[in-house]
Amino acid sequence: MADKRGLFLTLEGAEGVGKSTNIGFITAHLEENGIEYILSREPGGTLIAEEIRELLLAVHDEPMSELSELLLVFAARAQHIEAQIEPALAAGKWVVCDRFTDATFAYQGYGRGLSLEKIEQLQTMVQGTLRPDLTIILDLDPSVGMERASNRGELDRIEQEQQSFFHRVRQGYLDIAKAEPERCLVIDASKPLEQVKLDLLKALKQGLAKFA
Ligand code: T5A
Repeated sequence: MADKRGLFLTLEGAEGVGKSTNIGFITAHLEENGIEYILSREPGGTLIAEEIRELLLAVHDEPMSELSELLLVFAARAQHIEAQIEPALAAGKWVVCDRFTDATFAYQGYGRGLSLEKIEQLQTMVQGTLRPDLTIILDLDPSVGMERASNRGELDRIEQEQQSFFHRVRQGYLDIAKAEPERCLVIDASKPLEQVKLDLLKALKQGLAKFA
């Protein structure tokens, strides 16, 4: 066990906002500052959780029930926390994660319309008191995000949802950011990538200052 627990940083946003592209700027900043970290993603991050991810994102002949989707997301998360996140944090490493439970509130709660109270109960059951220390939310009009995402190839099961679904997801993220301004920083992801990078690094430094 390390003297000081690592920090838990998450990157969030709807489809195609640029999370994968921008997460490298975050890890480069940590490396420049000699901070040990692990990089992970949800759903996924371990062998079993990655298998659950495939199940979640594949297009099946049988429609997936909304409750199955919610429980699978948390099943993958339970595995990820126990096998990766908690051991890294306990060892003093930082954890940088592409999506975490805010995505469940945004997609399954706001997007699908599942009860936010039920999601909170699962959050407590699966995570105990574990919450991200800092969350950066990339915000973008869903039509632009989907265009960016669809340029990359075939759309997965969730990406095939209607535009209205992604508008609700975006609103979900904005509501979360409003409710928790200390933890969540919102970046305008519609700007050119160089500008997004500068804004992100500024937000990161500002957000991390309170942990120094
Ligand atoms: N999910 C996940 C749930 O429903 N519940 C949950 O609890 C969790 C954890 C996961 C899916 O699972 C769902 C949400 C998702 O549907 P994912 O791969 O993590 O899937 O998420 P995606 O949103 O599908 O990730 P993407 O890879 O599509 O989007 P990114 O990473 O946000 O976008 P990125 O970086 O690949 O960029 C997309 C394109 O845009 C360009 C990039 O070069 C790239 O080509 N781009 C820009 N272009 C112009 N200007 C900029 N500023 C740009 N930034 C990026």
